[in-house]
Amino acid sequence: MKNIKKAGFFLFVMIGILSPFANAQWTGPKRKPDSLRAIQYGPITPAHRTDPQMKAFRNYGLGQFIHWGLYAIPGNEWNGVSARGGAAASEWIRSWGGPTAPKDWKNIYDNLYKQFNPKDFDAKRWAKQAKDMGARYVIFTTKHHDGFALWPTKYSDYSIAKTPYKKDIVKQVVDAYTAEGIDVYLYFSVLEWNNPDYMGGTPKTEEEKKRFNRFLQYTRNQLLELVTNYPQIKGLWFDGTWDASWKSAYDFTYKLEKELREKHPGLIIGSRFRNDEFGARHFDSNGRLLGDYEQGWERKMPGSYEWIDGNDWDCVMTIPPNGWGYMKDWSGIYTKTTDDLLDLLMRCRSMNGNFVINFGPDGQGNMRPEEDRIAAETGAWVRRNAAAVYENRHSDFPVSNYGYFTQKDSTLYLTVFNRPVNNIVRIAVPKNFKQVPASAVLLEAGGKLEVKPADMGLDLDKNTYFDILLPASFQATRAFVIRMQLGAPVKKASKLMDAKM
Ligand code: FHN
Repeated sequence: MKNIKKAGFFLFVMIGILSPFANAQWTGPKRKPDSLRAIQYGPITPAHRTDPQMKAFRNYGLGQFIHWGLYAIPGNEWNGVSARGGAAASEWIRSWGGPTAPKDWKNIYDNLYKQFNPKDFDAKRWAKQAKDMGARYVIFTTKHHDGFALWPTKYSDYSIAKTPYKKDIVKQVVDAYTAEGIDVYLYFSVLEWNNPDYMGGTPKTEEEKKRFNRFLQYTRNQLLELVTNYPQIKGLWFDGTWDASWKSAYDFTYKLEKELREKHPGLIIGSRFRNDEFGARHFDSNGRLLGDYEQGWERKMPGSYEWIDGNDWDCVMTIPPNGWGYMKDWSGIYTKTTDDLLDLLMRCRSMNGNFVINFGPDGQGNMRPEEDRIAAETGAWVRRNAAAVYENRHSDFPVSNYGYFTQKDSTLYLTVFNRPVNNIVRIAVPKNFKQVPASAVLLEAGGKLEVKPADMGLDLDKNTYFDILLPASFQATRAFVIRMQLGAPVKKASKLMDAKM
C-alpha cells in the first residue's frame, strides 16, 4: 500500500511537471491571455529592472551551477548497484525505488550525513577554476530536495553541523567565489522529502494546515538566515516550488518575497519562486513575469528570440543528458563536449540569455576529470573570444545558418560553428537596415577579411547580402568569431522589377 501511495505521489509530481499546459510557456512564443483579470498576487518588482544589479545579471553571459550534497556520496549507485532507472536523477537517489533499490534504502540515505567528510573540498580551488572558465556567477545548492543543509542552520539538525566535517560549506563557497569577483546565487529547494511537516498536496485538515504553516515558518526562517549570514550574495535560485501545497500558500510567498527583498535590497529572484492566487507559475494569469528573470529554461532554450519577449533569462544545463548531482559512472550515456557547450553558450548569448554549466563534485569535493577538462577548454575559448560572449546583446540581423550573432553598438560578431565549404560566409541584411557589414576580421587570428556585396536580386526578397571571404589557409578546430564593423551602405540595394507571375 505504502509503495502504491508513493508511486501515486511520484506520478502526481511528474504529471504536474509534464502536463502539456504547464510546458506551453517553454515550447513556443508567449500566449497572451484572452482576457485580463484582477490579480492581487502578481509581480512585485518592475519588469526589466534597470538597477546596477540587474544590469550585472544581464552581462554575466556564462555561469556555473554546483549541485553538491549527501547524494554525492553514493554517486548514483550503492555497493556497485546502479540507481539508473530506479531514481529520476543522481541527486534524486533518495527516492530510489523498484527492484534494484537496496533494502531500507531511505534509512541508509538519511544516515549518510554521519559519514559526510569531504577531505579534498577546497572552495578556493573551485572558485579559481570557475574564474578561469569565464563564469561570472555561480548558483550553489545550499539545500536540495533531501533537506540536508550545507550551512549550520539553527532551524534543523539535518545539517553540516551534525556531520564529521562540521564546517560551514556555504560560507566557504560564498567567500571564495566573491573573492574571485564571481557573483553568488544560493540555490534553495522548498520541497523537503523527509521533513515531517512537508506535504505535496494542499493542506486540508486543521492538523495538515498547522503542520504546513510550521513548515512555511521553517522555510522563512532558513531564508532569512541565509540572506543575513551571507550578505555578499546577489540572489536566490529557488527550486522544488511546483507542489500544490506551496502553490496554495500564495499569500505567504508574496509576503516572503517582499520581506526578503527588503532584507536584501537589489536581491535577484527568478520566476520559479512563487505563483499568483490562481496558481499561475513563472508568469501570472495576465502573462506578466513573476520575479526578475525567466527561470524555467532548464536543459532547454527558446526556439527563437521572439519567444523571450525581451525578458531576462538563464539556461541551466547538465553535461550528461540529465543528472545534476555526482554520478560515479558516466559510461553508456552521451556527455556533452566542450564544443556542444560552446554552441549552447553562444545560442543563449544570441538571445540575451546567460548560460549556466552544471558541475557535480564527488563525496570528497573533487570535480570529475571531464568537468576539469571542460572548464579548462571552455575558459581557453571564452578568453580568446570574450568580446563575442560578454557585454553584448541580441542582434536583429537575420538568424545565420553558420552560427550565432551577438552585437555591441555597431560591432557585429558572428560565432561560426558551421564553416561553409566554399569559405564564403554570406550575411543576410534586410534592405531597410541602415547599417551593413563594412569591414571584417577574424577575432582570434586577427586577419582582415574581404567583404563583398552580393546583391543576389532574388524576387520579393527582403534581404540583400554581403559575402565575407575566409582564407583557405585559415584552419580552426573550434568555433571561430568573425568581427564585423557596421557602417552605412555604400550603395543602396538595387530596386529590381518584381517578377510578373
Ligand atoms: O528536481 C530538481 C533537479 O534535481 C535539479 O536540481 C534541477 C536543477 O535546475 N531542478 C529540479 C528539476 O527541475
